[in-house]
Amino acid sequence: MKRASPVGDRVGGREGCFEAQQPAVYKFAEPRREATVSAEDALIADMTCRAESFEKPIWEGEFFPNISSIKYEGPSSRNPLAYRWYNAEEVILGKKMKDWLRFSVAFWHSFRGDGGDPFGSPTRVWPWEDGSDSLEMAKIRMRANFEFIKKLGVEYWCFHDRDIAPEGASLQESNQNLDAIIALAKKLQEGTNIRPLWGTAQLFKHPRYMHGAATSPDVKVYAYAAAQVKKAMEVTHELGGENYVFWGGREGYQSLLNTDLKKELDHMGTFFKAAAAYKKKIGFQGTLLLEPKPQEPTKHQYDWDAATSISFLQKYDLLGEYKLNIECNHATLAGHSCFHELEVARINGVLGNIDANTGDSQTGWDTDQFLTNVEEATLVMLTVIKNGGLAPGGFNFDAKLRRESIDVEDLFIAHILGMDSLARGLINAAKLYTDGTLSDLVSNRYASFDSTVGADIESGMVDFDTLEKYAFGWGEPTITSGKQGELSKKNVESPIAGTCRNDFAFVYLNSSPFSLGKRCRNFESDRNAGLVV
Ligand code: XUL
Ligand code: CO
Repeated sequence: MKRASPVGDRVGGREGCFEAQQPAVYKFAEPRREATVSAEDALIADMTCRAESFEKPIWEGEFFPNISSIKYEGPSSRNPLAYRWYNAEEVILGKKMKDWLRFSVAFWHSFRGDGGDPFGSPTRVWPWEDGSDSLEMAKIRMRANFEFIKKLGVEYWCFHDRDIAPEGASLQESNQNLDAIIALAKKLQEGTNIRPLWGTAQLFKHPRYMHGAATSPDVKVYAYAAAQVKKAMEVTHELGGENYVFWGGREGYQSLLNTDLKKELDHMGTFFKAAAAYKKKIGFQGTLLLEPKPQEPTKHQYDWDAATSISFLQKYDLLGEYKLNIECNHATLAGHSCFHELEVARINGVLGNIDANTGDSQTGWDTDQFLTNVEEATLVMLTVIKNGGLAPGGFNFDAKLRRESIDVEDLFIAHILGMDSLARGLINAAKLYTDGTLSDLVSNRYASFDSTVGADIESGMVDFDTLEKYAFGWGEPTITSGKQGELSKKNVESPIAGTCRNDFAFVYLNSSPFSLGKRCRNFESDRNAGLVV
């Protein structure tokens, strides 16, 4: 396995953009002052990494030469580079696994992620990286992306305009850079089924967006953001993308004292109206998706959660034009579970896509981890089944390798784990769904509304005077049990999750691994006997 070179060991003795640890200076049009940002932020903004020529030769040949196509080997396989649960062609509830799941690779995490976190420098450099943000380097990365997607055996990828192509000295130059990369991506897609699940514009890294994009107080920034979205939507369409995402990375406030809340929300509504109109103008059939997130980077983001986003869409008459892209780690940051957010989106008819990841209960920020908790995956898949699938949406792995994972092989292993966990969740959820216990429990709880009175109430025909008469006549209601205990028992009986760790079998109960005290080989035979899934 070829190891990614550690940061200090950059190509040809050069330290690439990491040597440019000087504060970067951005010039704004007069009469603005020059703004200085820290070296660390400058790295994040990719603005100092502009070195065009490095001594490293242009990467040729395979990017992952020691890894062949990932195959399904079944649950008993111990091969970390094989699927144990994801069997693309297997039919579950009338649909192939690959059609339930529609997995997508996120370009930014897999090919631009470097292990940097708010407290530390990058920890990994993929072997083909030359340390620059040049157009040539962007082309190499795109080739690596396609080899990865093909070897993983998925059909979708997601991108931001600026993570696939470098920002130029002007908007026109940025557009040209993007065109060059899109032409290459289109060529690489030829003869394959690979398409973008969605594209999006990066409206949060560059300093021009520090006060927001559609919600910036500066009309020039609003226009710049619109132009960037226009172009990003065009290229998504050009590549046959199936959705277009809006994540409001700076659409929020840091202080209400300097913010006109109503104006900013009105501007955002106007922006989204114009985007929907432009979609129609260019004949793009993809779904437009808002991605809720409560905070980070701003302290309050306007698309706080699913309910807030739905009320925004309703207020600005945009329901029907937009759906939601629910991200599990964003759900937990908002104080919800992913299941909650998905159900809120589903019952309102706006569940469009899932950014598949998870957070860490002991870390406070958006850690974007691969979702490997099978109980969480089962609940996610329960909603997806009830929704009849996600198409044209799917599961985008908006998830990154841990800072400590620095081998290219880790990129495969992380995706395989994420895919296997959701596949396993699908199998479990299908069992819970078809076995009917859950739906019977729910319908029994509401059975009293099946009465004539209940039906009249539901259709809005009963006023308070009439209800008072019923209440006087019926007296004190007899309350029945919610059967939550039974639900937990149910989870244990047809375990929502089972796994093998250090050769010992575990089931997950309320997200905590619960040891079965059995060796995996017994666990496997129990699984075959249908005792665990
Ligand atoms: C940020 C996030 C984004 C969006 C796309 O938290 O999730 O990567 O998915 O802009
Ligand atoms: Co996301």
